[in-house]
Amino acid sequence: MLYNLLDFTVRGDHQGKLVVLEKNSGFPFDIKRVYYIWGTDKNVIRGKHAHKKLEQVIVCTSGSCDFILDDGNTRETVRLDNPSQGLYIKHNIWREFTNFSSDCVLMVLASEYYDESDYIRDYQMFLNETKKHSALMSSQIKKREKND
Ligand code: T46
Repeated sequence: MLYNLLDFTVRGDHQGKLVVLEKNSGFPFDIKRVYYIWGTDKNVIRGKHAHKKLEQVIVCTSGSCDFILDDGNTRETVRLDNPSQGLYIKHNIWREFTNFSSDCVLMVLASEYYDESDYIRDYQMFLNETKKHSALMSSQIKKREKND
């Protein structure tokens, strides 16, 4: 699976709705950074990178957009249009996002502080890293099987 969709508990009454995201309440990591994105033209493609370590949960608090996720083998598109859901993306996933509605606002909760050296911004380099990682994993599995 390239991503998980988290369903948040919605508290609400006639006054409107509210979602709380806090440490030690089922959130997948300790939140170190929050940023938000809006005012992107419909056909702009943002992202075009992967992260070596960073994990993030992305909430579309208003409007909609599409995320295209890629692990080097498969590509999946997920539409975000519901403020009670969070798109949880772990590390080593290439992401692009586009098709923004004019009212789209994305709030991003991040597991690490901003660090440009955590980015892989070249797709070929991303594929090379993914292949290296898979080769390492399968050699570790073979070693373990030999020792068992
Ligand atoms: C992702 C989507 C949803 C900072 O200085 N600090 C920050 O915390 C961030 C996130 C960005 N920047 C600077 C770095 C770049 O010069 O702002 C510029 C644009 O950043 P970036 O290329 O990260 O922006 P997006 O919108 O393409 O992607 C970001 C996240 O990086 C990405 O992981 O999933 O938002």
